[in-house]
Amino acid sequence: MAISNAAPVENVDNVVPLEIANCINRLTPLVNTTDPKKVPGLGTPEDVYVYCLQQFLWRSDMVRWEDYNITKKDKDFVNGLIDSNGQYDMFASLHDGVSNSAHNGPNFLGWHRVYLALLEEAMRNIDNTVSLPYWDSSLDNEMANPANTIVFSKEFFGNGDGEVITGPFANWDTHHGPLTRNIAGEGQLFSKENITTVLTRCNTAEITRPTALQPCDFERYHGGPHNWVGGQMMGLTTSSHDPVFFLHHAFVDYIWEKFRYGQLLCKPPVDPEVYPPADGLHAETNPMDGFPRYINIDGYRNYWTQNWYKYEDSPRCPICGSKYLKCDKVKRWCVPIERKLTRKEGYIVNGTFMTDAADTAISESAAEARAAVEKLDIGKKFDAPDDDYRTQRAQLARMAVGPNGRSGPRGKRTF
Ligand SMILES: [Cu+2]
Repeated sequence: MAISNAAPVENVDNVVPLEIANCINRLTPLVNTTDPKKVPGLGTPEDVYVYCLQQFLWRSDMVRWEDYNITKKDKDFVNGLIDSNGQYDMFASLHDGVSNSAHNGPNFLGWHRVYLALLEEAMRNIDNTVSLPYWDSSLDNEMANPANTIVFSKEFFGNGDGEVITGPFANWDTHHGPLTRNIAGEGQLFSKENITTVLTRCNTAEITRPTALQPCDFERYHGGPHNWVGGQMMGLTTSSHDPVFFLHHAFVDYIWEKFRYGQLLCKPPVDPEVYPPADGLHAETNPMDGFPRYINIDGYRNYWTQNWYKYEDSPRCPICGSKYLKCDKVKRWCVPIERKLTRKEGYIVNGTFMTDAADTAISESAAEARAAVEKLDIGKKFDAPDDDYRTQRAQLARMAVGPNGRSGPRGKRTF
């Protein structure tokens, strides 16, 4: 993935296709004016950016589903977005503007599938040996303290406490402030139980909003890891600026693919291409927001996983297949190893360095991460299940109330 730390609105001529650069150059000077040529609703240069991107993203040869392919010109365009400075930001910004049409309804699944496929395609144009990996956060969830997982280290996603200063995305500047996280601040990762609950259903309408059965609301479960990562990842209109977004959504898509496969085994079998009933922006024939050459139901076509990509199964005991995973013999799950923790990430009890999930909220690193996230303007957060008891917010709430329901100093740890 390209590293983007340039302010994208400057020098657009160098980094985007000419027609988009022209659009941006034409509309940006009008932002703070009453010029009749100003497009209503474009209040900031960033609005202009997203608007122009959306106008031209698919303005090329017709994409016809009978061809079962995306035209070369479209591919070249998306590829062009990624492979130089600022272009990841542009691709990410596309998600900022679709909070209503790509969330809170059945298009959630299809829209994100198309979005991921296009990012992967763009990455492959730079290096055709790469695939977009998924982050199975249900593995981390099985750790005693998921906040200690190796995936938030320089080997993988970079640090999870405050501004990201290690790993491949170190020191990224996003459209929404410096890339920042506070892992295990609130929310919850995917759990094995939640995934199983979703996979027991046969009709997509039972797992998508607004018709989802209460314990099977897949979109709601997906909000848990967004909020758990914290920082930009918590915001509906900021999350895609953290590259972890794509790895989390690839896992959401992987679960959906398992669900689709399961539909064929239902009695009677259910066609995975059936789109749940929905109106307005989520209606099956509504043009896909940001990708107006597609309609929403196109995201549900078998085409994507028949012709574009397949998923490798998540690792299972006894062979976890990575030096970063170990098989937990009791739970019989592959569980990530812990990263090497710094002094700031733990706390001292009777002279012993501790990093378990009981009190990490009081560590120096967690306090700093909370302060760093506070500085961001992330807007509306994801709807998500209740906080994991191991999150900082849950810990702090227990500390405030105290062990016997009284407020006061911390009591004896109960886990
Ligand atoms: Cu999401």
